[in-house]
Amino acid sequence: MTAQNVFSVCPHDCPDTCGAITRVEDGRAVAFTANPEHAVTRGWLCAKVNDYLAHAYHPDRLRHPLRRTGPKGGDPGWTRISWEEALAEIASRWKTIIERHGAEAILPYSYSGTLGLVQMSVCNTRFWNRLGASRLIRAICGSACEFAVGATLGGRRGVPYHHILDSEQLIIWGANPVSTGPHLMPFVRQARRRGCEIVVIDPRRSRTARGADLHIAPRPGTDAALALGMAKVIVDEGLHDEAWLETHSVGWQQLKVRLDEYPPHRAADITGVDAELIAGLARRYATRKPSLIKFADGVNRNRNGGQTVRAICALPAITGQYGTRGAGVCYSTSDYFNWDHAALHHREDCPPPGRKVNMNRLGAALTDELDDPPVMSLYVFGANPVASSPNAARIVKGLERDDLFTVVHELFMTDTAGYADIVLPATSQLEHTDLHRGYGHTMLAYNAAAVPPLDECKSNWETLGLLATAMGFDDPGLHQQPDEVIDEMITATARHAPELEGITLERLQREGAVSLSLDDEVPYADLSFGTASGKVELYCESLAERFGLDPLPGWTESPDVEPPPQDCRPEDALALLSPAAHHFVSSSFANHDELVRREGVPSLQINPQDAATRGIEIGDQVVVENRRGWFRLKAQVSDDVIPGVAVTYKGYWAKHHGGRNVNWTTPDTLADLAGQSTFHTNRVWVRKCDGRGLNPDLEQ
Ligand SMILES: Nc1nc2c(c(=O)[nH]1)N[C@H]1C(S)=C(S)[C@@H](COP(=O)(O)OP(=O)(O)OC[C@H]3O[C@@H](n4cnc5c(=O)[nH]c(N)nc54)[C@H](O)[C@@H]3O)O[C@H]1N2
Ligand SMILES: Nc1nc2c(c(=O)[nH]1)N[C@H]1C(S)=C(S)[C@@H](COP(=O)(O)OP(=O)(O)OC[C@H]3O[C@@H](n4cnc5c(=O)[nH]c(N)nc54)[C@H](O)[C@@H]3O)O[C@H]1N2
Ligand SMILES: [Mo]
Repeated sequence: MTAQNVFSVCPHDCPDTCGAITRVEDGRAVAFTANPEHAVTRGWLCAKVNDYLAHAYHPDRLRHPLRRTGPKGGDPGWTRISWEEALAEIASRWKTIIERHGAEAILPYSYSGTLGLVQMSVCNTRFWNRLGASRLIRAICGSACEFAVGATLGGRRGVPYHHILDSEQLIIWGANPVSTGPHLMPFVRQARRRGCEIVVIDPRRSRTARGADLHIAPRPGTDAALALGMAKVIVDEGLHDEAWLETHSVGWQQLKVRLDEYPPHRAADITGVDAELIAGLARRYATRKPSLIKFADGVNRNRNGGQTVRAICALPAITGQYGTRGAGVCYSTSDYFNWDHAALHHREDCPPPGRKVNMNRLGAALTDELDDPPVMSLYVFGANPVASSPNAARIVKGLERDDLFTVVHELFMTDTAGYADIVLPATSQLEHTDLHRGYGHTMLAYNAAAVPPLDECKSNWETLGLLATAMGFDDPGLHQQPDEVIDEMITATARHAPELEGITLERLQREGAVSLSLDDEVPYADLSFGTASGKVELYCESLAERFGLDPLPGWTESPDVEPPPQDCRPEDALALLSPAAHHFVSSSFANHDELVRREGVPSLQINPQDAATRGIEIGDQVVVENRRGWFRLKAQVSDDVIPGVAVTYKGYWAKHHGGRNVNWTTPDTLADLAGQSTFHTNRVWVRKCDGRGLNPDLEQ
């Protein structure tokens, strides 16, 4: 028997990006365990990837290329074809499309299936640049957050998890790390044992809120008013740091005037949070220093997302805390260094960059929003838009077009793959090579291909290389081995990023997980910020110029734009949030029987008051609807949600639950900043199912 241990990395969309070790015996992975040497993983894996081998060896894995034989959608019927046939057909269809419509008629659609440098970042760029395809604006997740943090602080240099041990107060604001980034939690619990106050701000009592000292539940999308209300109290009571603001920020005087619009009673009216509670929180935030704010992308997925994050980022400046250990904001660490742009894109010999298409508008792009040229081919990899992107009914309408040539590269026959003309089988993380960096920490980790690909599965990078050959592109940058890609990226990036000093491909292969060269740095310790002014930009001119956004943080009423459906009254609407499920990552893992069993049937959490007025009881089947669409859920009546708000989790596969999920109701309207998605600005009407509408899937 041959046996060896191989360095692996969890590739899923989570700030923790865990290091793992795969045990391989006779060419088969027999164990996938946490890497005890990884400074954040620290020897344990989460509920989702603990049994990663069940994912890699799932009986439903796609193993061969398939061509559709029946009408699009559902399970149309498939015939097995060879890779040669598949590649030849794709290339010939694309060549015809390019001749008639130009390469912009081809749209790649990819997102978070894997977050690897090779299998995601480089696959998102080089081949599509060479083709001149439409460019996807990847704004489904956190783009408003990213832009807001960039505009205010000049980049994402989040506080490392272990610095929380120095905080006296931690506000977890619109984030649910118990589910969505669980390796933060041991640090939070340790800090709490030491006396750090833990506050959670979330319209619902999340798993994280249950373990907090204080849970504050504002109405969704009103957090900017809450933050500015806190700021007003801090300033009125002289708890702010005037000298710090004068020296290290831009626009303090203007912001001070703006704060007059947010006395606690008005902040209370807007947010639904008691004025005294706001004032008390503000006082403790300003006096229990160092105080830290942890937020994640959940708080930006509404129409006020950008301004919300701007308002939150103002608080550490107002209290003079950026650059202090254990204070500031803990969001993402993605800007500690940036991959070399030229090496990533390889733009030499490419046609001019294609037009930009916002991924949140996929349904519109495929139906009526684009005609010059229309989208004639869609190539989906590492994404499941029918289950995970907003306004799914519109996406499905687009995917049903007979003249749209759709290719889906996947591990599984997802809701999206059911609409493909050609399905290509993808490798799992155990079968390909990649390099990963966490966005919650500052480790780099190498994922070695542990086992050969299952049957005819191929990685994203290998597939795009074969498509490049089929299209006649022989550029060396499209035909490197994964290790060559990694080596080139590190070498090119290290020239301008001292954080990569001493880090090489060989070292990563030898050690698995390696820390960036940062000396346990406190973010912004030198009080120089990456903004144009070098200061914290409370007032940000460029936001106004680029996005037409108010240059100061503020709150505006930004409701769902769709009017109520027929026979529904505006006053009966509920705000439907669809946050992360504990046992899935978006729709990934939501086809695992055991994880679905543990998560439970798709359900709707609704406040007892709202349930009573609708005659709904625990266990009832309910229809949730608006003008975009409808779906069915099982009612859970609970004061975990405030009146007027309802909650269901994202990620369930439509085809396993009556053909629809929450995204049949979510909007494809964009947020105030950076084309951000607005899943949480979702107004719905809820009623009990009558006998005809019952869904047997919900009766477990
Ligand atoms: N288990 C699990 N982990 C995941 C994922 C998953 O699907 N499942 N998804 C991954 C991905 S793609 C991402 S982007 C991250 C997201 O990580 P998080 O942002 O932590 O997760 P979410 O559940 O999207 O949102 C966090 C919380 O924001 C709350 N929220 C919604 N609207 C508002 C609001 O207006 N104000 C306030 N204060 N709170 C609000 C929700 O109720 C939710 O509890 O998690 C990643 N990790
Ligand atoms: N209602 C609602 N919907 C949401 C959100 C919300 O808050 N509410 N959050 C949104 C957020 S934050 C995000 S990030 C998006 C995520 O949306 P997506 O990026 O579409 O994520 P998934 O639905 O998990 O689909 C990823 C797919 O990639 C496949 N995959 C995995 N590895 C590979 C690989 O190596 N190669 C290929 N070719 N395929 C692979 C997986 O099998 C899976 O089907 O969802 C969004 N959807
Ligand atoms: Mo995300």
